[in-house]
Amino acid sequence: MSIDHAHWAQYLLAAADGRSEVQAITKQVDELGVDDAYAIQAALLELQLGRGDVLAGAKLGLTSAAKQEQMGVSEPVYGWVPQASVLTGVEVPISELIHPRCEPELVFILAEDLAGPGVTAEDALDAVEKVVGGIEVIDSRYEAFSFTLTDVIADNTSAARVAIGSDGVGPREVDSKTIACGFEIDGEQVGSATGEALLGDPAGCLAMLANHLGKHGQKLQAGWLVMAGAPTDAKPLDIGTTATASYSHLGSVTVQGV
Ligand code: 0L1
Ligand code: MG
Repeated sequence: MSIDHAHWAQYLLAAADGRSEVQAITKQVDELGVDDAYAIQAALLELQLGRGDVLAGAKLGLTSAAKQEQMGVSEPVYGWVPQASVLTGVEVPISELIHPRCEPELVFILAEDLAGPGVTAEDALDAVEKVVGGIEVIDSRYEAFSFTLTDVIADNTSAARVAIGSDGVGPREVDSKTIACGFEIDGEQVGSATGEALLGDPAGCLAMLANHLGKHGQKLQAGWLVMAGAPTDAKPLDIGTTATASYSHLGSVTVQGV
């Protein structure tokens, strides 16, 4: 039977609006393929944009071994970053979310459009204005933060909020593979990695996303932010939790659950 993309998009949006976790789609349909999952993701984005939101960028997820092992999913995924999800301060109101987690992110700010197919890591760097540090707050809409690859694609890769650092470096000023990141929760170090943890090269991740979008006739746009993925695993973000990601060359970024 064919998958009703609009129905499942409404289902996920209602879960986010109601701050209530829902059963994974794959537990309710015979088969959910990757194309159907991205079609649900696109329908979900349309609903968000229909409410007056605009796109601030795009994201990759599950680009590090740490994240793939944590979630039991072994392929990268791609999603969207609506402007309403971009934090303007350190505070993250937990009552707006279901069961949020936070993770460090290497983020590219684009100076130029970037369109696949055929984009290489070098092409990708040519389109970058700067590299900044960030923290993504992810919030699966699924029960117990548990899903298959296609469930999480449909759910816009668990995107919920993102904090972007103000310091940055030019794309060739520092090799993003060598940028070191330490992740602290309430002052205790809980993870550390370098950019190389992101499939060997964060710029290669950016190229992968441009090539993925190119297959769907879409492109990354000048001015957008693009999250390359988390080099460490994600940690729960509760009321009172303070999370800080400290990057070599990029300064630090903090979020606090309130
Ligand atoms: O940004 C991410 O890596 C999230 C990808 C989806 C898996 C998850 O919710 O951790
Ligand atoms: Mg992420």
